[in-house]
Amino acid sequence: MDTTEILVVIAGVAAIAGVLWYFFGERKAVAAQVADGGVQEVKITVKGGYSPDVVVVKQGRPVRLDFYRDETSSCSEQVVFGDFGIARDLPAFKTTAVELTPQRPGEFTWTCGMNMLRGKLVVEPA
Ligand SMILES: [Cu+2]
Repeated sequence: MDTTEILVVIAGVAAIAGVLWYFFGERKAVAAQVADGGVQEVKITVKGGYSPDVVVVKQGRPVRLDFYRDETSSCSEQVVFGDFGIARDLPAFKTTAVELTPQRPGEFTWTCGMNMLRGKLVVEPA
């Protein structure tokens, strides 16, 4: 192998590692903070994905997810909670609240409008 081939192999391995990390890397779950009035609140930054992308809440209590969209990429301009029948436009560089009350425990995925970016709402039994 000459130098170019070695570099191509290294780049390939790095790309594969990056993809594996992206899909299987450890995600950090964040538990909602309970604000005044009992609303479970989490701030989520939208920038090439959702951060945090796993949010843990309790069943049967109102939830407010404050999405701050820190980019103009068209991919993230909408957020969709299919299980809750909710779709919201996220204006760039603004915070948009998504409010819902999960009535049953389980894991509920939210996505961007194109179903590319993903996050997960984990609802624990009350
Ligand atoms: Cu998208």
